[in-house]
Amino acid sequence: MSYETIRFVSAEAVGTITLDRPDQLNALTRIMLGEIGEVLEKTGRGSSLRALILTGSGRGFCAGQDLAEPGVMDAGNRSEAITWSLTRFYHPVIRRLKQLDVPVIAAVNGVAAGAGANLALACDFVLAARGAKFIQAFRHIGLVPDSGGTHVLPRLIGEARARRLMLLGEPLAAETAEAWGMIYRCVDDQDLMAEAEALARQLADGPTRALALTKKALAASPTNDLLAQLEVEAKLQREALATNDWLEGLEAFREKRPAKFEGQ
Ligand code: LHQ
Repeated sequence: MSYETIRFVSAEAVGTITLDRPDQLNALTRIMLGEIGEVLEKTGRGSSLRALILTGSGRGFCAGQDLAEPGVMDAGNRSEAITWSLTRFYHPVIRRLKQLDVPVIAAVNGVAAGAGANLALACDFVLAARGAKFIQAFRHIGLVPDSGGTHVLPRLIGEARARRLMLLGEPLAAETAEAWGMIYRCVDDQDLMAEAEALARQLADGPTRALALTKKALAASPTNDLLAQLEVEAKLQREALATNDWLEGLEAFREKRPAKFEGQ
């Protein structure tokens, strides 16, 4: 399957989406969001993929909404167009990333600005090149952070730092993002894809169903108290106990060998 604005390849249970509008720093268009959504829709339960990488081509990861895209920023019915664009194109992508049954790694190769930064933060792991930076750029164009940024950022780095990034719109270097716990890890630029692929391999060789259920438990946690979350864990554990990977994990433990998970 070929796409207009992204590239998608898969090998040995790992899929890689590359945002592919390098001249615009991979700024998001409706077509691009639709294409990302299509890949996400096909990934997950029932597909052979067990991990996904999201990266950008050229020197940027993603500069957020394409500010030159006709229709979105037109003067006429601008506010309706933006609302429609968010609900119709952005929200499904963010929702699918969060709910996807396989882990997703954002391999942030360069600047991640506006919705591009929050797209990365919607992934399970953010691995960034040392030269990358994250910018909550919205305030520079008089907009409010969207794509889930105001939900995820305070939880990752605390209110004070989230306010700083969002109200001032300062670029945050990848190294600082790592030190703040905003991202998983920062690596040398030339090592980014090899590191992302090694992490994807580790995840793809894991107990895929249990990992999906773990994502579910974590997603439920912010709105639950401890007692409610204990119930969620017990319910999800019942599902994990019904998988072949649990039987294999237990057998491998008893036989003192590494488990060979099949993702079933
Ligand atoms: C771009 C863009 C871009 C088009 C660089 N669009 N061309 C959702 C729903 C609906 C509406 C509104 O918003 C949203 C959510 C959002 O994402 S709003 C936030 C949108 N993004 C931004 O405000 C970031 C805008 N870009 C920048 O501030 C800078 O380009 C950054 C800091 C990302 C990179 O700066 P530089 O490294 O200095 O690169 P540059 O500015 O020279 O950009 C390189 C080229 O990419 C340039 O084109 P050109 O033809 O002059 O070489 C830019 O025009 C183009 N580009 N971002 N978002």
